[in-house]
Amino acid sequence: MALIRDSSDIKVADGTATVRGWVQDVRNMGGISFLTLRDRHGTLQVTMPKKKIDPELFELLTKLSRETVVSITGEVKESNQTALGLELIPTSAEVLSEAAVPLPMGVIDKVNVEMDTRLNNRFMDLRKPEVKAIFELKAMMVELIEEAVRKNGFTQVYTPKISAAGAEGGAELFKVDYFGKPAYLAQSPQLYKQILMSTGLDRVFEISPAFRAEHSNTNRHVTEFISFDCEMSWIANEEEVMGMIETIIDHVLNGLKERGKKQLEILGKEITVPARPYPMLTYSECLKMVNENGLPLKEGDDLGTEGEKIIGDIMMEKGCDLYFIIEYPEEAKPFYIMEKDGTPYSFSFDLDYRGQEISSGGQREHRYDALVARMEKKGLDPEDFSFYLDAFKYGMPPHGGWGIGIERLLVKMLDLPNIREAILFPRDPSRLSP
Ligand code: AMO
Repeated sequence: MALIRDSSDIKVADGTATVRGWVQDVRNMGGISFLTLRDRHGTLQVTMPKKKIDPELFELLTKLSRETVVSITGEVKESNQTALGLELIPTSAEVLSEAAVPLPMGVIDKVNVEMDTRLNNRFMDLRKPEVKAIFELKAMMVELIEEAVRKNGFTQVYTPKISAAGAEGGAELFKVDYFGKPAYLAQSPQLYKQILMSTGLDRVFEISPAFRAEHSNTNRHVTEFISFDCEMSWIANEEEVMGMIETIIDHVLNGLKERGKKQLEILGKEITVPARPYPMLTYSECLKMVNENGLPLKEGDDLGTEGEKIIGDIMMEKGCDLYFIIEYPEEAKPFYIMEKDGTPYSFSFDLDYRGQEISSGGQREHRYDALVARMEKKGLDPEDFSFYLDAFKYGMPPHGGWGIGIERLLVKMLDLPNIREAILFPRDPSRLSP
């Protein structure tokens, strides 16, 4: 007999199998009892006709508490009563770890459990196939990203997560005590990935945690997220960078559609792959759109959650899920972004996905003097950034790049209601555990 299903946990010899997993449920129906055993691949029905089973074994298996971990050996039979088409008639069993009663939350109960309860008991929450599926898809997504960037000549790098200066604004820095000296948790690999452009490592990528001391309790902000950063040299303009993002996201969406079929089915979701090139809207066009829809933003303002949503609704109505917003005012963008000379705008872009920013990037200012001037204009002291600026003094190619929030991408792809659904153990201003 072949394996019951594609699982190394099930071994079949002469029609006999040993299965290990969690007792999801036991139903006693008088003369017959059923035990549903769950492992990472799904569930298996253990069928126990009382008269045909050793009484001690019957007693043991029918009294097991939910979520107890067991190993059961028995005979595999074909069955048209079960989804798997198979059932197991037990001949012996061993309890490997008994689950206490009551459970902190149910795994199969159809009651709505608060997000907080779920996160407090994440080990239990993750036993639900529809929760686990999200993280299997997340892992596939990262694998697909890595495939796409490697194919395009990017080298994987790891930059420091404890640093002397932040890149994305002082208010959002987590300060740490570094042997008596102040240091900060990295908000992004921005400064380091740019330094690397001066080395001849023309194309680099990093997928790593980023920390933001953002005191906002929203469904799209957390204080620790995974940032997928790229930086590429020898670009003529930011549009080359945008083209590369498209190539990568297209590979990810197409790949997940194929490889993630089982998980997408569990979640009841479908992935749509937008046509390329993604539309481009200028910041000024967006401002006009939000103004016409009753949001009184003025030139230079951040589009904000509400503005992004208005634009998202308009774009989705036109069948566009992913679109770039380009030419932001230089004032609204960080010092490292290149100004569009002679205008108040910049060579920057955001990539929005159904009404939410998932990435920002652009062409960088690679000219030393212009970079220092831009820092000063932003009220920063170039002295504090000498480790970064030095790399621009001795030959720095034109370059650009982006940062994508991995969880935001996943949330939008799967239409999840909250970024916390896409993080195993999320961190926000009110959550530091588990
Ligand atoms: P930015 O600050 O826009 O740009 O961040 C890039 C992307 O990271 C994600 N992100 C977050 N996700 C969850 N919670 C947060 N608090 C959070 N903050 C940011 C978003 C966002 O689009 N260095 C630049 C990128 C670059 O120019 O290369 C940067 O960090 O998806």
